[in-house]
Amino acid sequence: MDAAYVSADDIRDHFSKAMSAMYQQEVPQYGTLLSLVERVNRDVLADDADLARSLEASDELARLSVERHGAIRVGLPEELALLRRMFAVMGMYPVGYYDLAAAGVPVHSTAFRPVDDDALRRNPFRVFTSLLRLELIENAALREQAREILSHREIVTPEAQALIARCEAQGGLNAADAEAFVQAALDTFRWHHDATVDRATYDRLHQEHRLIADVVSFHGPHINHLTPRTLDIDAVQQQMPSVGIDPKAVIEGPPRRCCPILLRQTSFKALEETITFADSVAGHHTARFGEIEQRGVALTQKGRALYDQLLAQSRQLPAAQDNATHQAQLAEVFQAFPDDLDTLRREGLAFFHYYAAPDAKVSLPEHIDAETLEALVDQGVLFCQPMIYEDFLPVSAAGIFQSNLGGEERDEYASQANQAQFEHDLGADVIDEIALYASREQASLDAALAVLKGRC
Ligand code: OOG
Ligand code: NI
Repeated sequence: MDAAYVSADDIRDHFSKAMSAMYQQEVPQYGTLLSLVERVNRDVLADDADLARSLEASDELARLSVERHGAIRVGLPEELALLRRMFAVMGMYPVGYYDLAAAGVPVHSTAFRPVDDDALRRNPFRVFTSLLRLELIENAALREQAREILSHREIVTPEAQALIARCEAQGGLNAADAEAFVQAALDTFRWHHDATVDRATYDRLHQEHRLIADVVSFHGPHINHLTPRTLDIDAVQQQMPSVGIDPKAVIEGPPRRCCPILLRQTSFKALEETITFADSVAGHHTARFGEIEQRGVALTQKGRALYDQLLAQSRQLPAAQDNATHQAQLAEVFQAFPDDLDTLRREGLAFFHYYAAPDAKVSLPEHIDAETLEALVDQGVLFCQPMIYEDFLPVSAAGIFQSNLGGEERDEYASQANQAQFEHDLGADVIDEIALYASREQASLDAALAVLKGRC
């Protein structure tokens, strides 16, 4: 890349910080949550020197304080495709496909995020992006009206569009353009107190599904939450009420474990905000909330299948009303999931980064098979660190959607997942997240072995 251009990583870092500052202004409770998470993270690190060392070794510590994900929802394929181009300026690419229709939410989604090790280390900002599936609106007149309303809005300012096109044409943005881009891009995600529809239309959309009203009635895809990463989600959940935040009833995802896997999440309820409809009538809308997450090791296909199986098993049990009971039930079921790093690795359940031990010298055979690899790890010649899960979980995401949609659940939509349609609308294929972890693991192993070979 031309040295005159700002790196995509710098633009993303700048943008994620600007977005966090904007959201703190818009939703002051988010600022309170950030302080709580920072305090808990500091306490955890002070109490657990081993964890601090391991996070430091795997470059997790430095990014912890900047790490966030956000979520947005768009209404039309063109909007999704335009945002793909906008996120690409910041080195964020669509990873994974999530079908939420199965959980009664009429959207399908991807996560825009950085993909390579260096970019993830620098700032792993992720945006969970959902496309409304208008075809799931049963009432044909309302469906057409929603499409019509959406066709009149422009979610990316002309200035931002021009800068995206410039970046694509020349392969980067200079410092002044990058700064202008960040400011212009922020506008897309701002909250608007004024709805684009009148009261009656809003009510009709709302009656169909609250989420449809949220996507269709406003000028753009306002950021609906930003989520910091904590090292102890149980502690944050427990302490939320003491700082005036009311968490959702249960933590989503796997139970607490010695070796955290995938992702655990909890949120606080959406705020009721005053809005003005297009016919000047005042009203309320709830959309924006706060969330926290704790991330663990990424699972292989085999590990993920075991997770899905155990989660499904736990969901057969009578639903627990409080978090303690829910966690106890989950923990019981998840005893079937190995909980030490060695077993997770040996059984091919989780992904790891490999490193050459400093000063280790061995002569390596031409072909490294699984047995040799084990021996190298046992001898301390190769180190491994868990590779952190960078993605989302559809069942958890559905739980988060439900809780901030007011808890009213609806039955699943009959429709099937439709990744091909989503990719068509996106204008690109989504990256397969498991393949991505596997290739990062292989690359780290290749690099570690190359270091060892270089020493002989
Ligand atoms: C997205 C909900 C999903 C997560 O962390 O799983 C999500 C939304 O409400 O738009 O953010
Ligand atoms: Ni989220």
